[in-house]
Amino acid sequence: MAKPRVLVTRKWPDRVEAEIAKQYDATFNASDRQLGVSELRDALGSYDAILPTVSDRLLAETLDTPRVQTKLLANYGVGYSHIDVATARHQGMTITNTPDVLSECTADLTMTLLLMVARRASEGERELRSGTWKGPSPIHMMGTKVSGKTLGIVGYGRIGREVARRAHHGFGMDVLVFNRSPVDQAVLKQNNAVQMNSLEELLPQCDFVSLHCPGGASTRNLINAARLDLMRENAILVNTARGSIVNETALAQALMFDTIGGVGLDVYSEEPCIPPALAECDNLVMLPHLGSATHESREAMGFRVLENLNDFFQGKSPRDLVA
Ligand code: 8YV
Repeated sequence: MAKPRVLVTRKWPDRVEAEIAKQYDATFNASDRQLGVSELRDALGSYDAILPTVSDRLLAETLDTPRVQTKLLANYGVGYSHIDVATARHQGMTITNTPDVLSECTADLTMTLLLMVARRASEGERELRSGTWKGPSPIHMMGTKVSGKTLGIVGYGRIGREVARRAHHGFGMDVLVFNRSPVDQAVLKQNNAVQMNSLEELLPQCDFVSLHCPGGASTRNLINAARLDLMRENAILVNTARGSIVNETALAQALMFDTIGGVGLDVYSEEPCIPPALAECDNLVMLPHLGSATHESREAMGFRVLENLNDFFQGKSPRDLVA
């Protein structure tokens, strides 16, 4: 029987690509160029499975094409708001993702950003590199203490819980949680966390707020001007989830007018474009979507996609079935 034809839309770690090449009739993207909508539409007509990632816009206008050959979208990544699930299902496609294997690294990066903003790490490095440092002095570049403070976690899934574990057990932080469904008391207890009924209740109580809910329509602009206003004026916001969750215009205003203390961002609503107003804010630390970017996680994500692919083509229900 002919091997299924699969398209890996971006460059993946070598060890994973080698394994996929052994088992499938695979097309790779050696130059790692982002594919355009028309290329993705063509691919839907000729590949049995497409292995996309967050940079591939598989929205309704892309997926809504006649003559679809693709039966599986095996996403490389846990978030899949770049895929229009309803249209994909309507076109007969199954969707999988890669949870678990990136939770720890994404939580590590969340703490990296939180600490960098609180302790003004980027500002400090900019000062050194520009040769303007005049040596230590008692009031030089004072930041905010992290240990023992209150952290609000929005979205208490796998990554949110890993952040809570680090914050509570590593930094002695008190953890408050907002989650759309009730979280089991036993799960909250692991990090001595307390669930709040609304964002309105959570935001005013926090020194730090970290976002870990999914992207997509249900969370678009969840953190808007009104909710930013509810944050303490020295509080720090961290987003390693999806850019669409925060209204970037309102965020730039809050930073410029010092109505919040600082922000750490790993994700943006129109990646790779950054609103120019944000780039001018000194109390903002920006990273280029690095949450899962370790050799360990990125390989594990690839092998997890391969597992889903194998399940699917062996007629089993894939382990990470999303829809
Ligand atoms: C990306 C991510 O998939 O898992 C997610 O939802 O956003 C990331 O892990 C990764 O950057 C590869 O493009």
